[in-house]
Amino acid sequence: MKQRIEELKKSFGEALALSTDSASLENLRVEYLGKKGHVASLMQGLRDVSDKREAGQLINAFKNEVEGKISEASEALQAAIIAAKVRSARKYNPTLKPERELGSYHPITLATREVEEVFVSMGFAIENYDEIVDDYKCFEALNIPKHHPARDMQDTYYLDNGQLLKTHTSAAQNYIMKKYGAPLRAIFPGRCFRNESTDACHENTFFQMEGMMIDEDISISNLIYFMKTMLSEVFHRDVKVRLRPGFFPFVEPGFELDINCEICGGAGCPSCKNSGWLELCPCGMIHPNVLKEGGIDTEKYSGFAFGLGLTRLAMMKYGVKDIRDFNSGSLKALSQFKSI
Ligand code: FA5
Repeated sequence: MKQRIEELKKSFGEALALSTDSASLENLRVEYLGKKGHVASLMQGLRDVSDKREAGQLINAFKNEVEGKISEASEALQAAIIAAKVRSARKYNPTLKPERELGSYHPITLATREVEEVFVSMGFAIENYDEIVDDYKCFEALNIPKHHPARDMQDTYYLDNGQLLKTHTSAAQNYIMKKYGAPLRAIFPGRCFRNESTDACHENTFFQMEGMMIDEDISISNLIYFMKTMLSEVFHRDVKVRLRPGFFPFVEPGFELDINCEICGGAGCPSCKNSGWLELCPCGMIHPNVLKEGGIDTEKYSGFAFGLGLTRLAMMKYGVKDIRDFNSGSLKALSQFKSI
């Protein structure tokens, strides 16, 4: 028995030295300590031994030695694995450059800035205005009394407190007339909200840019001049537009300024609802009632106003087929505007 144990100790020592991963250590454990392992067969061999006490002690000592060495080896192996992981982990280095991609401006921001630049160069001030307004600002001050059918054209989100999300940037006209008086030249971009069913050219949340010019002797020719200048400066190319009569209670006369669809070239596509044209910038001469409501002397002054659809302008300028891409939050779509 003694000799057999000595032989097993030797072969265990050799096998242990070769067991450098957890799988081979486990195999070794099964080979020596498993149900059918060497230790078990030594125990069976006890039957044929005369001094069972001494042999039993020897087997137990061998078993403890094998257990201890396997567990030592397995702890050492785990420690080596952790140490290797720590070594291979990236070290903190305060001098490394941040791995960040440059962000990009939203195309609406880019388009807004471009239009702003054009109007600022023509002496217009830029104004900002609330997104939550009251009925007076959004409708009544604009010659749209309660129950006027024109209200149906703008499906409005009303708040519980009676205020509403502004449906158009015209809602700031009254405030700006009162703030500056006449003469005045101002543009005021802003986000508008309408409870619309959306499609390739309609969103429920979109941007407009309102503009107003009030002075002595302002006429439709001034209006047309400013619209033409703005379009040619923003598109940097000739774009086909058409002016047709349009009805808005706050202008008289009123016009619809449509742009030939830049996506299909006028042939008709979903972006222009197959008409070849897109309503872009309604405009007109400010109605005397609106001027009066804003405290402007209508004997002396007249003016024009326009409501440019900024989101649609960005669609046409950058060739974006579906207006919903702008609010999608998709970086894949929006990060393409980095270098524009
Ligand atoms: C108005 O909002 C008027 N306040 C514009 C105006 C101002 C007229 C000053 C006269 C004088 P309209 O509802 O048509 O008008 O909207 C103006 C422009 O905003 C449209 O031509 C279009 O370009 C854009 N627009 C309107 N509704 C949406 C929508 N749901 N999604 C995207 N753009 C829209």
